[in-house]
Amino acid sequence: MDLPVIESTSPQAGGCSAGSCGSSASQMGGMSDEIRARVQDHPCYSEDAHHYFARMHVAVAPACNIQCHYCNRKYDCANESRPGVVSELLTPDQAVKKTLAVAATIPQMTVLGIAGPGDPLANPTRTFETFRQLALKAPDIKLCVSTNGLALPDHVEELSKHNIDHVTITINCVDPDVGAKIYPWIFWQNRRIHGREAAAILIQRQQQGLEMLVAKGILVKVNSVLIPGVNDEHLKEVSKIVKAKGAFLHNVMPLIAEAEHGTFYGVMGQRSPNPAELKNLQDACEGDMNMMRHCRQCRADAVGLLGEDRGDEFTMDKIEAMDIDYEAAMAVRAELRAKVTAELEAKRNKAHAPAGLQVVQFMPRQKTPAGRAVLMAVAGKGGLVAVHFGHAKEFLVYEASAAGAKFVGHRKAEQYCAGDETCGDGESVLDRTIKALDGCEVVLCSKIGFEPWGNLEAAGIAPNGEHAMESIEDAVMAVWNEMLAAGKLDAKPASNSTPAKCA
Ligand code: CLF
Ligand code: SF4
Repeated sequence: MDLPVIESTSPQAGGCSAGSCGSSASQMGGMSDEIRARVQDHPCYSEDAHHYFARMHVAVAPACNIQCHYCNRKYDCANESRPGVVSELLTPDQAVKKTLAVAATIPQMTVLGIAGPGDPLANPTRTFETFRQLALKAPDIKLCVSTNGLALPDHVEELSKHNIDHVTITINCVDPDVGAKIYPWIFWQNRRIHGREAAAILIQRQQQGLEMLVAKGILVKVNSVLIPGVNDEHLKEVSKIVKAKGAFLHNVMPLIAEAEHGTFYGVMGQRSPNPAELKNLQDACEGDMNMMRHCRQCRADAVGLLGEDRGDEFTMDKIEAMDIDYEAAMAVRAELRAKVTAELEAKRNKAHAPAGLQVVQFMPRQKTPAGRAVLMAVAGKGGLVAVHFGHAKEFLVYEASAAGAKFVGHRKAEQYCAGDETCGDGESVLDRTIKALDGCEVVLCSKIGFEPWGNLEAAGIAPNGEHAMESIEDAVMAVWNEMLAAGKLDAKPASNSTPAKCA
C-alpha cells in the first residue's frame, strides 16, 4: 500500500481555539472560557495547572502494535515516559483501586492517564475496562490516554462514550520516508508490515484519528520525539499540519537514547538533542502552534506532580493496607479546585492587566535599548522560588526579556546535598549540575551553600538566593530589571559558554 505524503493545507485554519503562544499566561488568556474550564486542572494541558495539580498513570497496557527505534519493550513507552521499567503491571481492578487510593491521599491528583507501558489502544479491553470503572467510581477525575495512533480510528467512538476529554497522539512525522527511519514495523490487520509502507499506514491512521477526535470535540495534544538528523527540520511541518487539523497543543520532547537501554537508536549511537536544539525547534514551531514546554517525559506508572514521582508510596501491597475514604477525598478535592481556580484567575488577570498597571512590576522604565533576553534557572516548587540549590532535582528555565518571564523548559539535576560523589572521570555531582545549566546566566534558589556559589560564579552563572518564596515570574523579572539597570544587558554574556538565546 502506498499512501500519499500529507501536505500542509492551511496552517492558520482548524479548530484549535487557543492563540499561538507558548507562555502560560497568554496560552490561558487566548482561549475560550469553555476550553479554559476543560484544561485548567490538567497538569499537562495547562502550564499554570502543573504547579498545583498532579496526574497519575496506571500501567495496564503491556502490548504494542508498532515498533519505534527509541523503544525497548523492557522499558516504559517513550511516548509518555522516561526509560525505566514499570514496577508493576496492573489489572483493571488493581488500577481502579490504586487510583482511588492515590486520589484519597493526594487531593491535587485530578487526572488519570493510561500511557503504557505499551500502547493503550493495542490493549483495548484492559484500557476501556479501567476507564469504565473509573467513570463510575471517580467521576471527578479527568481521564486521559496516550496512543501511537495506529488503532485510534477504531476506538474514537468508545473513547467519547467514556467521557475521555483529553487524548495524546504521538506523531513524529507526516512523511513515510522520514517514518521509515523511525518505525521498522507495524502490526496491522493481522500482519506485520515493514519500512515505508508501514510508516505510510501509521501516518494515515494518526491523521484520521486526529480528525475524528477533533470532530467529536475531544482535546488532542500531539507529542513528537525530536530525533536529530531524522525528523528535526520535518517537525515544523508536522506542527503546522496538526494545528491546521485542530490539535490543541504540541509537545516536542527530546529523544532519550542510551546504549544501556538496548534500543535501536541507543545501540546505534543516535544522539539526543541538546537543550538549545530543543528550544530552538520549539520556538520555530511556536508561531503556528501552542507549545508544551513543561513535559517531564513521565513513566507509565508515574504518580504525583510533574517532575515529582511518588510512585513508590503506592505499590499494590501498600494500597491493600490502606483505608480509603473516597467520598471525603472528593470533597477535599473540590475545595482545592475552587481555591486554585480563584488563584489562577487572579494570576491571569494580573498578566492581562492594562500595560500601565504592569510597568512598575515587570517592565523597565528605560525606552531603548530594551536589553537582551537572559536565561535563568530556578529551583522552584508550586510557582515559587522555594527549593535549596542542593536539594533541586530539576531546574525550571525561564527566558527573561522586556516582554516578561517566559517558561522555556527544565533541566534535570542530581541532588548535590545527597552526597557529592565523584564518578570515574573525576566529574562531581556539582560539576554535572553546572554543566546541565549551560546557557543560563543566573540561578535562583531559596538558599545556596558556599562551595556551589563559588563554582557557579566561576562557570559564569550568577547564584541568587535573594528571592526565596517569591513568585518565580516576579523574581525572574526583578533580577532581569536589576541586570538591565546595571548595564549588564547591552552586551553578550561574559563567560558562560552558550549565548542567552540558547543558540
Ligand atoms: Fe499522562 Fe500524558 Fe495524559 Fe499527561 S503525561 S497521559 S497527557 S496525564 Fe504529561 Fe507526562 Fe509529558 Fe505525558 S508530562 S509525558 S505530556
Ligand atoms: Fe514503544 Fe510506545 Fe513506540 Fe510502542 S508506541 S514501540 S510502546 S515507544
